[in-house]
Amino acid sequence: MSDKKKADIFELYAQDPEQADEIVFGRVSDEGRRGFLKGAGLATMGALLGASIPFHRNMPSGLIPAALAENAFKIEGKDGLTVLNDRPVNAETPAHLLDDDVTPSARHFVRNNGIPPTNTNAKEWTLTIDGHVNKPLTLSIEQLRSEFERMRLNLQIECGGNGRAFFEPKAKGNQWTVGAVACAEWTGVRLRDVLNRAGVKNSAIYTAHYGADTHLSGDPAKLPISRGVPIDKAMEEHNLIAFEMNGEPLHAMNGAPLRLVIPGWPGSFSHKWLNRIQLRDVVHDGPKMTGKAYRVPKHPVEPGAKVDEKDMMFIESMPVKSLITNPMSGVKISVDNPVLDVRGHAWAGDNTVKEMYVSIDFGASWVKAKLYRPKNRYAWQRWNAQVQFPSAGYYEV
Ligand SMILES: Nc1nc2c(c(=O)[nH]1)N[C@H]1C(S)=C(S)[C@@H](COP(=O)(O)O)O[C@H]1N2
Ligand SMILES: [Mo]
Repeated sequence: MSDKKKADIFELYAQDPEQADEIVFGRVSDEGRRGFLKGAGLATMGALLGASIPFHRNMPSGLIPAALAENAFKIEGKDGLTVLNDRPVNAETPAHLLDDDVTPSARHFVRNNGIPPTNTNAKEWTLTIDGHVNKPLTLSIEQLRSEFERMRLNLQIECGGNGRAFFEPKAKGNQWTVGAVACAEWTGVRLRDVLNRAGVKNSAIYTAHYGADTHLSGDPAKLPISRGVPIDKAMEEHNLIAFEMNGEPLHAMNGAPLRLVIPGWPGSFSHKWLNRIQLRDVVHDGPKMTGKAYRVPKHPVEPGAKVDEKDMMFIESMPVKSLITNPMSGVKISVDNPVLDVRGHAWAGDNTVKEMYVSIDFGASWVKAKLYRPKNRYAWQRWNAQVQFPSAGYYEV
C-alpha cells in the first residue's frame, strides 16, 4: 500500500474512528464493535492487509490495524523514519538509512518532549544570554550571523535513551532501538564566543537552556525540558549555536530557526528552538535535571540493581558505540561467494575511537576493521570490514 493511502487512513481515524471503521471495513454494530465484515467490507480489508483477520469480530472499533498504522503518521520532510510517538513527536532512523557520512536532514531523528513552537520566523527570533554575566545580551539571528565567526562542523547528536529498547529489565520512556543518533553538518557560531561577548562571571558554574516549545499539558507555566552543562563543557570550542543544518535552514522538528549543538554528551543538552541561555552559580534544576533523569550509576552494577542516590551521576560523555549501516540487517548472500563487505560508523562521546573489530561468531574471535579519522572532532567515524563466512548458515555480524 502506498504511504499516502496509509496516511489517509490515519487521518480518517483521527477524525471519527467509528465512521472510519464503517468506511474502511463496513458496518459497525451498536455495541461499538465491528459488525460482520462481509461483501465490500471484507474485500476492502483483504485488499488493505493482504490477508483476512480471523478474529475481526473482536477488534474494538477505532483500532487501526497495526499493519496499517505503522508509519501512518508522517513527519513532513522526514523520510523513512520509524515514528515511535506522535504526541510528542518522536521518530528514529532505521540503521540502513544512516549510511551517509553526513546525515541528510530528512533522516535526522526527532526527539521532542513538548509541542514545537508555531511561530519560528527567523527574522523575529532572538537569543538572550543572562544570569551570571557582566552584560546581558539579546541578539537576533542576523547579529549571530554577522558579528561572530561562522563555523561549519559535522557534529553527532545521540539521544541519551538510544538503545533503551534492548534494556533488560525494561526502562521507561521511548523504546529507541539504534536510530536516535545522527551526524549532520551544522553551521552556526561558537557558544563560547557568544557567552564571552556577554562576559562570563567567575561565579558562573552552569548553563540553563530554554526554548520556545511548550509543555504537553498546555500549561504555559510549565517547560517541557530545560537542561544545562557545567561551564567548562559549555566553553568547549565545538559547541555551536546553529542556524543551518546541511547548508539549509534547520528542519522544523530539529529546532528551527536556532538550536544548540553540544556534541558528545546526551542529545538533551542540544536545546532546540533556543531563545535563552542563563548562566547560573548553582547546578541547573530545570525539568529533566532532577530526580533520576539522565543519571547513571558511577560504577557498573547488575541490571535492575537498586543504587544509592550518592552513587549516581549525570550522564556526561556518551559511551563508545558502533552501528552497521550497510548491508541492511537480514541480508542473504550466495554460498558461492561467502564474503561480505560491512560498514558503518563508530563514536565515543568526547573521545575518539582508535580501533574497531567485528565478529561473526558471537564475539569468540574478532577481525580488525578499517577505521577512519572523524572529519572533525565530534563527528562519527566511518569504518568498514570484509568478513568471510566458513560455511552456509545463519550469522550475526
Ligand atoms: N527545546 C527542546 N530541545 C530539545 C528537546 C526538546 O524536547 N525541546 N529534546 C532534546 C533531546 S532529549 C534530544 S535527544 C535532542 C534531539 O535532537 P533532534 O530532535 O534534532 O534529533 O534534542 C534535545 N533538545
Ligand atoms: Mo534525548
